[in-house]
Amino acid sequence: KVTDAVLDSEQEVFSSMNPFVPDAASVASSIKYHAEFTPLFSPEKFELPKAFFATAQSVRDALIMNWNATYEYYNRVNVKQAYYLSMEFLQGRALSNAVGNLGLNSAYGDALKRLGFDLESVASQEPDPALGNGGLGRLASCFLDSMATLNYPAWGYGLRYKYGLFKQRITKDGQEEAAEDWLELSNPWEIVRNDVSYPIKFYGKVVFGSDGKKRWIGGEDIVAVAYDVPIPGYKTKTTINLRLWSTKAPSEDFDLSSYNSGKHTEAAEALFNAEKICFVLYPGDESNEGKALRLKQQYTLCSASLQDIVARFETRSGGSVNWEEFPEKVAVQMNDTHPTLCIPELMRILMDLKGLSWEDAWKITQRTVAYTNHTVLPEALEKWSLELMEKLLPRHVEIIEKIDEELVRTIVSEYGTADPSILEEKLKAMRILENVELPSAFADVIVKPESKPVTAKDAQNGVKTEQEEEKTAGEEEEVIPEPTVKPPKMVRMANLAVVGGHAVNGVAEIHSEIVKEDVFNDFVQLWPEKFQNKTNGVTPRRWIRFCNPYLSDIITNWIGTEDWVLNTEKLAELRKFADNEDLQSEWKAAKKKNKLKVVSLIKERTGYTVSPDAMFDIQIKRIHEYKRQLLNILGIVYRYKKMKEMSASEREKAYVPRVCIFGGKAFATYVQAKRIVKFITDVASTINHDPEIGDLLKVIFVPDYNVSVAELLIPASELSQHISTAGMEASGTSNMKFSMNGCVLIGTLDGANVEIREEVGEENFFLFGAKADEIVNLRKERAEGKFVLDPTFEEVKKFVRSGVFGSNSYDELIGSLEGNEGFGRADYFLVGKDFPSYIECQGKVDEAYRDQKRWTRMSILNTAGSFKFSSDRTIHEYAKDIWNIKQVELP
Ligand code: 4GP
Repeated sequence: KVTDAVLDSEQEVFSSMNPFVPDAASVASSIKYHAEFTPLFSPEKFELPKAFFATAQSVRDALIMNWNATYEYYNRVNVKQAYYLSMEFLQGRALSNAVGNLGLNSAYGDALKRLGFDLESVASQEPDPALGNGGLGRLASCFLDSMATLNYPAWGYGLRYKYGLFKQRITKDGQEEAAEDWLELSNPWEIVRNDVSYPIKFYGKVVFGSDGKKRWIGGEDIVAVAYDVPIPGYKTKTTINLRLWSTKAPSEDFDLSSYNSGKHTEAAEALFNAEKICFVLYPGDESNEGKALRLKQQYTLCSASLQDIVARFETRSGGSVNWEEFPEKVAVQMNDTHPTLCIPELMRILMDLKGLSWEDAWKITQRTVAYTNHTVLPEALEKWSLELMEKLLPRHVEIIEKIDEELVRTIVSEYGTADPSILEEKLKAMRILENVELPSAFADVIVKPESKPVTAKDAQNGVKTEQEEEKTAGEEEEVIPEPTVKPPKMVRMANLAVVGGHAVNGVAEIHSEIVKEDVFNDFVQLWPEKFQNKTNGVTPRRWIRFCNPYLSDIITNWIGTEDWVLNTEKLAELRKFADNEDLQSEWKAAKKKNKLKVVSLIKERTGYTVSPDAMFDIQIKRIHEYKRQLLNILGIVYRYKKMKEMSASEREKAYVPRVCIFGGKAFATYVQAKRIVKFITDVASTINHDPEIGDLLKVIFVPDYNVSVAELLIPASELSQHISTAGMEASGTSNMKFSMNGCVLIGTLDGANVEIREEVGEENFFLFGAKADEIVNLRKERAEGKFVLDPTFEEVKKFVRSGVFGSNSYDELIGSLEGNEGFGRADYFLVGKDFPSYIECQGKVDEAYRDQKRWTRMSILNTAGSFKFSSDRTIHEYAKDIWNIKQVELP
């Protein structure tokens, strides 16, 4: 058990870290100071929103002091620093996290009490900034927490979007999106650095300067301005930086004379054009304007961040800049392909602005940059139209062409003597430029069959020369040749990332294998040493310690120290108490308290009343066909149908009461995902109003899923679903969070599920479904109509079509599972194939849950076995294997 001495020594560590706000009295006066002198509200009232801003500003003072000390120290010792570039950072609320990391919970709690508030209500005032879409963005934020906590010199770079992803409303028509104005009341955590800004250019042309060097001139110029968000580590003074760029026009671009002559809109056009770059994350890209905007966003992130990194390198080098040392001081991690323009941009800066040769610049770039792949979905391996890129970034296209040419040289020298069809295949798969003629130096490496000279023997066999063909075609006037559509010329960003970086990693073991064996196999054959695995992780601070204080206290008590928050391996010590009755009853009580919070959340957000005694069964993640929310809801529908066929007593015997909870956003233009949302809510409204069913089954769709909602749902969850088609979920990270919080998983052998199951033990994981290596064949067989679907699947589809859930026949949804004309590929995600094994597995879940001792043991063993999935472990691996950076403790 934790003694007072342990707690006192914890308090000492925190106080020594942070002398600025040591006790409740001074915290209270700092909050009052900010309420008065950094106001955003009128002076006469002091209510919750104002209390939140004043509290946040007071915490920020402490963060700024630590931030400054960290920055100053890194400058002084000129450390090697890593930079994590990401289009997404899904930070979640910051107040509780910062107060928790700084160890100021009781100081702030007491101070707010003196002022008539409580910390929890004050913290719940904070808007939840959704500067991310899903797993990739939340991972980036977990990484920042670990970098700071472990004292790694590392920063994040991203964009400061004016609006978050979107606010999701659920209406009778399904999902509706509204702008999420998270900055409406300003952001108390950011510090604008008006003196840290960089010019960013688009369009224009490339010319030779008088020194013979390339110059990119003309076009449209905007400015990127830095906004810093301090990121505190846990129990350390180290406070790193998330630098977000905002865009604006240079001040001279406001056309005052147009404005004065009444042309107000035209006068401000340049301003709007610059600012709109940072309006939203992932603007719709169906239109050409949308595509150009996305490319501008990506380039802004890369260019501003690299200019900043290069400037810092120069400053830290003092008077003597040695560019060869750049990779010894800088590591750049590209979070997915979105920041791939880093490669040509760093080349451009080094060659055109710093005067380096191509060879030197290339060596430096490759040694600096590395790439993480987060998905094997082909649509996510970004390609840009060459035509668009040539217009928007003409100098970068020249550089990319040259990188492509060098790559062609490598491929030809490797495979030039092999069978020509192999060479052709390699070039087709590996080149950065797609559907683009080979560079002139290699124009004849592939002998095209149509240009083969016609031999005498061919002539005898009636083969015509090209000229003869043309002539004959001309004679047969009635044959109108089909207009040939040339395939568009594209730039393949993933290929560029692989070629230009020194490391490529997947995010779970199985995913990294698929990356090697499938997605980038040709590159693996050339450069096997580049490819690595870095299994994802999540921060145990946000995802247990702060979101689940009840469970955290129990863990601390039983392990005898709070060290597990930093050294998660200690969680394994819980294993020996898994059957202990006292622990089991404390464990269950904590779960119940968390469930009660969710009962209130559900009531508040949906109006439904659910029983805290039912099993809480949760699937929260982006709505996507491959994640198979459809499998889950069809399983529920099947359960409902069976219940309806039974008498009340049979029903109660056969089924454990469940509350099935869904949450997640469907991308605004993803029609099928929105149909799934609508279907779930229709099913919910039928089942939840069926008096025969009562508490035995409830279906809830929690609207506007975000980090704060996850922080409430995960601690309350007993079963959670990670049921993607095997091979399609790169890793998943919520699976790790659930497992840490003592939730049992039902899932396929996909992503990090595989490793979680290994760690927590097979008997504590509900496994079902086809395996990744069976999927290709199964899809083929399915498409050819070769396998007969299980009758249960036919039964459930028929039930849906019968109109139980309203007049909608769900043709598009159910049709997609059948491959009916017009509804796309036949059940590409193999819902039908996995349905019977899913149903069977859910039966086993009910059986296990009935035995509460067994279930609680499984729950404890999940927490105990989850220690590998701390992002601290992941960050240590990146630091050692990819970035080559060292931990640096501040003096
Ligand atoms: C996600 C993957 O879908 C998820 O499996 C993984 O856990 C996460 O990245 C972090 O690595 N990918 C994305 C994306 O969010 O946009 O590609």
